[in-house]
Amino acid sequence: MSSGGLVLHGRDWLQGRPFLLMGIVNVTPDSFSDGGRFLDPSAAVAHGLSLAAEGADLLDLGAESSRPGSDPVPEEEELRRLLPVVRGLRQALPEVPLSVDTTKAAVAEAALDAGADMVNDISAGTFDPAMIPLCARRGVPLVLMHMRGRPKTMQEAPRYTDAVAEVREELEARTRAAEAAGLGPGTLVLDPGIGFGKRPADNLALLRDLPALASLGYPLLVGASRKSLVGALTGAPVDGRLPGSLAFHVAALLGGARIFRVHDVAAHRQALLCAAALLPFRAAP
Ligand code: HH2
Repeated sequence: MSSGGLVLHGRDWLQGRPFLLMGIVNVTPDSFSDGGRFLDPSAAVAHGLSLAAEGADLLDLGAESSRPGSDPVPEEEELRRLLPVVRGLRQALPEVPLSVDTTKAAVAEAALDAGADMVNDISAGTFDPAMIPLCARRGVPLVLMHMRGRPKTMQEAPRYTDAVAEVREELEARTRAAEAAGLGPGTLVLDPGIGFGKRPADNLALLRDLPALASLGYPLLVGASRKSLVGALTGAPVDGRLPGSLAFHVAALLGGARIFRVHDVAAHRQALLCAAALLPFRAAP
């Protein structure tokens, strides 16, 4: 159902693989699960290296937390945190694609200049109108993630009549905008945005009905890793949410998701390799 691939370094990384693992490197003082642990550039680079050693196919580098209630980070500060880590990981891991998790086109452009390969924009290009044209001009893949509102206030009163239909419609509109700018198969990935301006029931509806989003024709990325949805259902604290994260990601794989943004790479690799063996018509990795 999903098509389009993910072309990086001249080849489609989804070709012949049931899934890709995107390891999370948060260079932030305040991320919800690992804030402050990797703020030092050498700690962040070391963390990226260990995620790659665990089997991460790509790394997602972010220097601005988007947890509910978080404040935006000024561009200069985001660049100051991010660029040494992009440069360090580019040098240490020339083969591993690096994604930059930012909503600012200037930050994305500087990261691409420093060696990043793709952009992950939680605002789907809505916060900065220069983001989609930048990715089109540079010919780099862009993740369009769905969010209602902004991180600071998005969880205050999220409201949907039909979350799946509304998220699909809003992602489709962003997809059309990206296509109009020249992005398309190989350079677009869609993401329902688990926890971004959504109630637990909305997140569950989206995870349950991923085929409705996969039918938009682009690979789906899902990120439920350690998120509050797992806490809401189980009461588990942030550092005890790996089992619930695995469960959601296995279900998402079976529902058609292809890329998983995760903190715990080795555990996801094992769980998803086993789940992927149950999928029909997909080549073993
Ligand atoms: N979730 C987070 C950040 N970026 N990008 C995509 N495409 N999809 C997601 O679900 C997603 C994302 C939030 O997680 P994390 O980076 O761990 O925390 P924080 O935003 O607090 O840094």
